This record gives sequence, C-alpha cells and structure tokens, in this order.
Amino acid sequence: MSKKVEMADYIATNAPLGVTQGSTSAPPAAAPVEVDNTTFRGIVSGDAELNFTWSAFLIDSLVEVGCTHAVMCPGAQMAPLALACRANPKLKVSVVIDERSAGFFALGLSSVTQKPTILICTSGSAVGQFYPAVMEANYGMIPLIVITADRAPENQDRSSAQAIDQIRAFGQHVRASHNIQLPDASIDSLSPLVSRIYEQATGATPGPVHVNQAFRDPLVAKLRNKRPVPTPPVVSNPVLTVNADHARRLAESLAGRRGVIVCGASEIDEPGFPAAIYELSRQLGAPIIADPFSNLRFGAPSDVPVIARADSFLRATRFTETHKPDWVINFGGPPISKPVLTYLQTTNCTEYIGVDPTNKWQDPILRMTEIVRASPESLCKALVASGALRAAPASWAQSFAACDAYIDGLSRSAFDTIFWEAPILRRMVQATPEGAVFFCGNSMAVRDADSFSGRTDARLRLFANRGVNGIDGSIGTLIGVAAAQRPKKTLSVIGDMAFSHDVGSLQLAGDLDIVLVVLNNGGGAIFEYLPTAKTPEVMDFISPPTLNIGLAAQASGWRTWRAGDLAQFNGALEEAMAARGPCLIEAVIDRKESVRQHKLFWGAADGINAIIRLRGPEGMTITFGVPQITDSDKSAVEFDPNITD
Ligand SMILES: Cc1ncc(C[n+]2csc(CCOP(=O)(O)OP(=O)(O)O)c2C)c(N)n1
Ligand SMILES: [Mg+2]
Repeated sequence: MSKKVEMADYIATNAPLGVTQGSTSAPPAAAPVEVDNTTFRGIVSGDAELNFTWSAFLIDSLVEVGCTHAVMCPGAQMAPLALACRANPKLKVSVVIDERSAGFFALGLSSVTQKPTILICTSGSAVGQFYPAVMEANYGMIPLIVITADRAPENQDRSSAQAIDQIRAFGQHVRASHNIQLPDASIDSLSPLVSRIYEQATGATPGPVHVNQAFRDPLVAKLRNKRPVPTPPVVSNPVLTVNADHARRLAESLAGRRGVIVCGASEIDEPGFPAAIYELSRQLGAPIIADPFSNLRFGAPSDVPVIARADSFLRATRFTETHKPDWVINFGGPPISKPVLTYLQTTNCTEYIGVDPTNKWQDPILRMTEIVRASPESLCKALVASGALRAAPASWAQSFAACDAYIDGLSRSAFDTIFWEAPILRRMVQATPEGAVFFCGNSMAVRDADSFSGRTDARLRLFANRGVNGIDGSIGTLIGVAAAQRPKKTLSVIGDMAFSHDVGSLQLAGDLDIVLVVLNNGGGAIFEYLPTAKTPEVMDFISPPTLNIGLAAQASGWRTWRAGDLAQFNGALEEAMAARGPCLIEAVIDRKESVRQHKLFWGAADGINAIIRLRGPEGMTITFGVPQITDSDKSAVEFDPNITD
C-alpha cells in the first residue's frame, strides 16, 4: 500500500527547481539540484477513513429507506462497503464466495422480502458473475441493488490488477445505472441519490439497479467514523385505479357473457387481490384459470371455480371448440401452459383485456385488445362496485369446474400409485406449510407443478425464476428463499441438470430447514417432448449429468436420501420433513417411463372429448366417474409437442 502523500508534499516534490523566470543575469552559483524527471510516481493516495465514512453513509442511507439484507462477495476493492455493512446492526449480512451463487441467493431473498437486497462485489470479473441473476431480476421484476466496487480512474485501462470497464456493465438489464465517483466532500449528496436508487428498484416495475462505486487506495480504515443519515423523503406510491366511468364501461362489456379470467405469475403482491378476484369471478360466473405462479390455486374458497388443471383438459379439442370465450381478462403475466396459451390464442373474442400496473407488455400471443394499467385488486373492486356485472349462464363455469374435477380425480387414481413426477409434486405442494413459499426449478418441474400441484386449502406461494426461465441459479435462489422465510421450512423441486448447474450453491444452506427433491430423470427430460426428441442427436440435448447428486450434497453438509419407488419416497419425505437442516431427496425416475405416464395423463383429454361427443357441449357439467386408462390406450394418445423452453 502506498504511503499517504499530503498535497503540500506533492507540490514540493514536483515544482520545477533551479530556474528563475525573467532573469537575464546568470543564476547565482548554487549547489547542483537533482531533477526528478519521473514527474509522478503513482503514489497518489486516497483516504481510508473517508472511504469508510462514505460507504457507511451509502449503506446506512439504503437501510434508512428500507433495505434489510445485504449479500457480499469478498474482495479487496469492496472492503469499505463490507466494513460499512457490518457497521450497521439493522442489516442482515451474508457472505457468499461465488458471485454467481450470491446473485441468485440475493434474488431469492428479495422475492420473499419484496425489498431490494443489497448485492456487493469487488472489481473485475466478479461483476460479470452477477449477470445471470441481474437478467432474471430484470425480467422477473425482482428488486435488487447491485453495488460493484471499482478501482480509481487512474487505475483504469493500464493493466492494473482486477480493473475492467464496469460502467453500465449490465447494459439494458437494469432499471438504472449510477457511476459514483470517488468519495469526496460531496458525501451528503449520497442520501437523496439513495432515495432515487431505492425508488428505481422498487417502483411500478421493480427490478435491479446498478451502482458502480470507485475507491482509491488505501481501503481499510483504522478510524471508522460514521456520519448521521438524514431522514429521506417519503415516496408515496398511490395505487393505480381506473375511474368509475371506465370501470362501468368494462363491466358492461363483460356482463352476462361467457368469459374466462386468466391469472399468470405476478410479483406485484396485493394482499386483498385474492378475495377481490374471487368475488369478481362469482359475479361474472367466470372460471379463473389459475397459473401455479398466480398462487390463486391455494387457499381459494370452494364456491369459486378456480381451475388448476387447464393444462390437461384444454388439450381436449372438442372442449375448446365448444367453449370459446366471449371475453378474456388476464391479470399479471401470461400462463405458463402451452395448451392454455393456444386456447387463448384461438379464441375470437372481441375483448381481450390485460390488467397490469407495471410497464411491461405481457402479451406473448399478440391478442390483447386493451391493457389496463391499474392495480389488479382495485380493478376487481371497481368492476364489482360498478353494479353493472351479471353472471354468464351457470353451465359455462360449471363445464370448466367439471373438467377440473375430472382431471383432479384422474390424478388421484392409478397415476398416484406409481413413481413419477405427478405424485411427487402433489405430495410436495401438499406438505408445504401454510403461508410458505415453495420454490420450483425450471424445465419440466414448473410444468409438472402446473399439471399436478392441484389446489390446496393452505395459502401458499409458488415461486420460480420465470423471468428468463433459466435452469441456472436454482439452488442459490432456493436457499435465498429459505433464508428469507426462516423459520418456515422451505420445500422445492428441481431437475437433475438444474442441480448440476448450480451445485456450487449447495454450501450456502448452512442450517436452514430445506427439503429439496431433485428429479433425477437422467438429464434434460424436456427434450423428450420437443422436436429434438425425433433427432438422432437427442442425447446431446438430454445430456445426463455424471455428478453423484447425493455425494455432492453431502459434501456441503446436506442430509440425503435416494428414492427409487413411491414407498421409498414417501418414507424419505416423512423423515426429511421431521428433520432439521438442509435435506435432499434424490428421486430416481425412469425417464422413458415418465414420458409415457405424462402422455397417458394428458391423453385423458380424450375422455373429455368422448363425453362431449356423447352428451353435447354442455356434457361436462355432469359429473362422471374417473375413467380407467389401460395400457392399450396409450397407442391412441398422439403427443403434440406443446411446450417450448
Ligand atoms: C442457463 C440455461 N441453460 C440452458 C437452458 C436450456 N434448457 C432448458 S430446459 C433444459 C434441461 C433441464 O434439465 P433438468 O433440469 O434435468 O430438467 P428436466 O428437463 O429433466 O425436467 C435446458 C438445458 C436454460 N433454460 N437455461
Ligand atoms: Mg432432468
């Protein structure tokens, strides 16, 4: 570390010596002076105490506006920020070695706390490791404040160690990017800037914000003085509402007609929304097609037609042809299920209304005729308050509810007695404690959750990284969720390739109470359902991981079980639910058999087709017994490659 040089010393050592300007006479004889023509020796020095005071003011200001958690990844350059985090007793601080894991861990924390987690790394390639989590936070609308420590300007672009161009390093993937100059006397200006940063991360469209903060050496202060943080301005976020005329016009266009309410994933958490939408559904006589990540499947009153099996029964073409809605109203994101999306895409309805208070344009099927920028809860209430709603004929919602019950019954039949994803997902969702978040990996795990979660009496929240649907960061995100909802037990299901991808995050689990089921189906089973399945190169896509799942987890202190049949799985789940600390159950699934079971299950849609053929379009309002699907039926089930990833 360089010796601190005072400005006076600097001037003295660099002033031109031995020449008197404007003199014609010979200089007086003097002792020869040695000229220092190296001009500058790179010994300019910062102020460690100022670096600390500045960082503490920055971190304390973030805590003052609402941040509760910080995740920091060690490095020399971020030292002032690390010391500042530890100097704030209100902040919960975690240290994570691998920035990639840390990014997802922070994302998991934020998804539960709904507050931006402060995510800190050192300069250099560390910054790039945050990239996947920042992309996910951007598209998944998860608030994050990413602080990257940077080297001083004179260390840039001259082969200084760990110096890269970090300014705007996350490109378009952040709500805003701030490049904060070296600590100086402008310290008080940080407080209003922090208010702005917090609002950018938590505003109408939450997401990541990047703060690049340069420091000049030395970085570790002996004297650690803090500067008190002023009270930040209050930012009021009024709820976006429609006016009464608008609500009446909308209500009249829906009243008495056959419509469907579709609810996709939403990160906008309004506690009053479920009750408000259930009432809207009652008054309109409209089914709610509830994506698993809408969370409306869980804890819904029994008199509301909440549909959890649409992914299965909307494969029945006779049903979809005879049940075209007059209108669609979509709250939040689009549904995950391809058959549901296809059904919606092929409707001819004149009103296809999206309700979304963020500035996202969530219309992948290009169908929306109106986008209402209003809070979902307030819109539901305004429609009800208009007094203009009337219910569609009762048979409309009953048909959907009967299909839902039919598939639900099917899932509890023989399909629940063999070892594949359906019984696993059903048991895991059922075992999740009231009010807890269940974390779901991408690929088939989210789709199996959609197909097989069913409904629960308990209120739950399913969460997945559906922003960009990556199979990366699953374990890190899960552990972040678990840390944020401690002491609740966190349950989760992920694929074996997703496990392999993020094995480094296992070590973050510490003593958290987690039950993670890894669906070991020998690689990316999703590729069995995609056009890749028909190619000779299919194994290049499935690419079974070679990692020993149990050993990898044990190496990070997890308790493990390996289950090859349903009895073993049930036993393992019972033990893991009773245990403390992180537990992993490796569910060894025969991929080919699992594919066969999926196709058989989805083939049940044929049963609905048959009923409608026999009984007419209203046929599904009658309750039927669950059909027995025999092995010979499988040839009749031609699978339509309905999913993409
Ligand atoms: C980071 C990332 N890389 C690649 C993909 C493409 N991808 C989608 S699903 C999948 C396979 C996942 O396998 P696994 O986790 O075992 O789940 P399964 O398909 O067996 O359900 C891959 C590679 C992705 N979504 N994200
Ligand atoms: Mg797999």
